[in-house]
Amino acid sequence: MSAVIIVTGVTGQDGSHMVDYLLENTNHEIYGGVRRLSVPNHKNIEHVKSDRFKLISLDLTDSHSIEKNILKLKPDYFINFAAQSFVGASWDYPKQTFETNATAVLDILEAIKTHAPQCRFYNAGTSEEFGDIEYSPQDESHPLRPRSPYGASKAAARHLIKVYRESYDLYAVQGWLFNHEGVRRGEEFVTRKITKSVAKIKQAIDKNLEWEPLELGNLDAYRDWSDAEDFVDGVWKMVNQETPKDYVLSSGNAHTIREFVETAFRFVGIDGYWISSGIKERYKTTVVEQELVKINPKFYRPAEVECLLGNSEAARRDLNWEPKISFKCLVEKMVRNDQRQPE
Ligand code: NAP
Ligand code: F7E
Repeated sequence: MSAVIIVTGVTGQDGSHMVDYLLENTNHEIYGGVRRLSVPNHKNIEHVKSDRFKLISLDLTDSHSIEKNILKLKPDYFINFAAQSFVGASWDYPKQTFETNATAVLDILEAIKTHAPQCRFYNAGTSEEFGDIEYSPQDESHPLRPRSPYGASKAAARHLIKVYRESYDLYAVQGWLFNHEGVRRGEEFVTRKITKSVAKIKQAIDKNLEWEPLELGNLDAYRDWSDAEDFVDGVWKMVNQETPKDYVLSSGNAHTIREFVETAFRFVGIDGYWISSGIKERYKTTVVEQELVKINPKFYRPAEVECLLGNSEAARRDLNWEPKISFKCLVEKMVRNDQRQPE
């Protein structure tokens, strides 16, 4: 039987991978939610050519647009990847972050309850909800201690989902996804920022040209990075259990930003070394005089989540899910992709 699925955030990383995954692995009809922007940004979905995929106009900050779509399509699944997803920006736009990431979830739940109570709802939760961590690795029992307006907004959404699930018997879940990256990652997130810059610097060195060093903030934070393509399979499995339940998805390995930098440069044949410390710290190489990386304090955050490391044993056991791409393969894939991109 073909089901009707609304996926939001399809212009972003996860939503676009979910569309590819659903088209390849199911025969369902997919409606991709996009909001109006002055300049369209459909690069991540322009390769999709299927009459099972249609775009719908859906802005999460407008409850009418949420309700209208749910009323009209009566979806079997609603997979919500849309969000103000950049932690750093959540201090600049705390209200917009909360409205997009929490209030909109309430609007979706209300519309599902009223117009499509059979619909299975997935919301994109995050390891950022654990925030100021109490223990490592973090599992489903770890308390929510967010450190940013972003983390707080996702924690609020989680509470709403639990309340609606228990009060109205809705099928609603919110996974705890640890960092996941890839060739469609937005360019302001640290991994993509590093791989783009490594590709540019390598090209400049080869052509004997000057370059702008890569400017970063906190190099010592630990993140548990995986490949986004591995995670959409976990999300689909989570929303297809018999009983709705929230799971952690993670690789179970954490690396510092510093290690990501070293690994990325190594893939283009540049071995570097760190000198000095604090805001004077730099990454250099013996091959050329100019520095590769320097610190810019503007990239420090008002409050940092120092270490995220996930325990996804429950998902591996119950959902028969596991990530396939290693940290090194992920970094290589991203660097190689950025080396192929024309400037
Ligand atoms: P992303 O690439 O930044 O994509 C975010 C998507 O949300 C974009 O398609 C964006 O559309 C859309 N969006 C933002 N505001 C909207 C609004 N008001 N109405 C409709 N659409 C709106 O994020 P991602 O990395 O794919 O992450 C997907 C989800 O997982 C997010 O909820 C994020 O918070 C969560 N998450 C991500 C990670 C990770 O490591 N990637 C980890 C845990 C949780 P535009 O193109 O129009 O801006
Ligand atoms: O930062 C540090 C920064 O912005 C990672 C989102 O998908 O994953 C993502 O959130 C770390 C932080 O991702 C720079 O301080 C240093 O410690 O790549 P990021 P994030 O904040 O972990 C979670 C799980 C989500 O849910 C989010 O949606 O890197 N860092 N220097 C820097 N970060 C950035 N962006 N830029 C720097 O220059």
